[in-house]
Amino acid sequence: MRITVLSGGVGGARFVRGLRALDSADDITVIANTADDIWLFGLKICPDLDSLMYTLGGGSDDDRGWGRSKETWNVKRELAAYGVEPSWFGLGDKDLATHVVRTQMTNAGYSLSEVTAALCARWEPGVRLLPMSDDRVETHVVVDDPSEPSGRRAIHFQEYWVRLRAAVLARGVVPVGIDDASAAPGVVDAVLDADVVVFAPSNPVVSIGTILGVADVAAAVRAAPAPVVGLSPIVGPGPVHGMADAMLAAIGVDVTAAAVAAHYGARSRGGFIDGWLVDIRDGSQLDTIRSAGIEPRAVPLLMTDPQATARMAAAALQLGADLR
Ligand code: FO1
Repeated sequence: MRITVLSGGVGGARFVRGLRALDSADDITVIANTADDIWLFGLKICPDLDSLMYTLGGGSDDDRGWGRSKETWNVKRELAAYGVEPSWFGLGDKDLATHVVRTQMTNAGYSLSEVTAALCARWEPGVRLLPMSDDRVETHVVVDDPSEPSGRRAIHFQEYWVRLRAAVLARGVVPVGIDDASAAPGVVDAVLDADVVVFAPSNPVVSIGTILGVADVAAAVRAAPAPVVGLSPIVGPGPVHGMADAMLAAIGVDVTAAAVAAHYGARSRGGFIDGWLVDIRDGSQLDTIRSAGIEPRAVPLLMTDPQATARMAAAALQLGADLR
């Protein structure tokens, strides 16, 4: 079965690892958000691609969810000793090698797709991992700043997420460069040729939302002959992982599984999904989701262990099969 997954970093990577464990999931393409990417210390860093690559390649720190296992932090300490900023973003020694290779290849003229393929040749993630675009797109978050004449300032998503821990009110989310970005090679075909398209339980605004912000990806998802199903990243009153609530508030979407489904919208009504999995504790929202033209199912949606995650993935494939 050809499965194409749209994914952010940490949560999406865990989900795809569960999906990959299924016998029926023998041909998986993962389209990764690249708008979290940032240039720091002269290096190009792609957090979501790397979380996917390390997690699926067996090299991630599972507790942190990002970066390498058994990491050391000598370079970080040395940079701090020189007073180099930003000190709030930590690059581990092992992780650093990935960014050096990526930056060298980028500076030599290779596209992000080519660089990703080269890095994956080492990690063998067991899926085809594609960046959403080879073009530079960076999410910026608008926050209050009384020292600015406008009273506001846009900061890089990583500064909002990592330095501010999303604890400051976000007035808006701006994916800089998205209007000029086009899908990376293979992305549109992966969506159009899939037997099922799956939205991982990733951030609907800054992960899946940004991937869908690339015009030809959005058009492919709308036109895909296969069903498109998603898993809610919201369980009960909040996100399963990360701080998606802050991002949803910034775009005026309620923090509920049903509101996120309505935000994506039914493909039959010009939106992006046909089916939507919510957690069993959100079963009372099924009617609301159905009335939005989306077929819902309630199943356990907490990725507590690999088996539970695989069952979630199986439920997504089953929903797709039911909709086919
Ligand atoms: N997240 C943190 O909370 N603190 C960090 O210092 C940090 C460093 C970092 C370095 C490389 C990388 O690929 C990811 C890193 N992350 C860090 C994770 C991260 O950037 C975010 O969790 C995601 O972008 C949100 O999906």
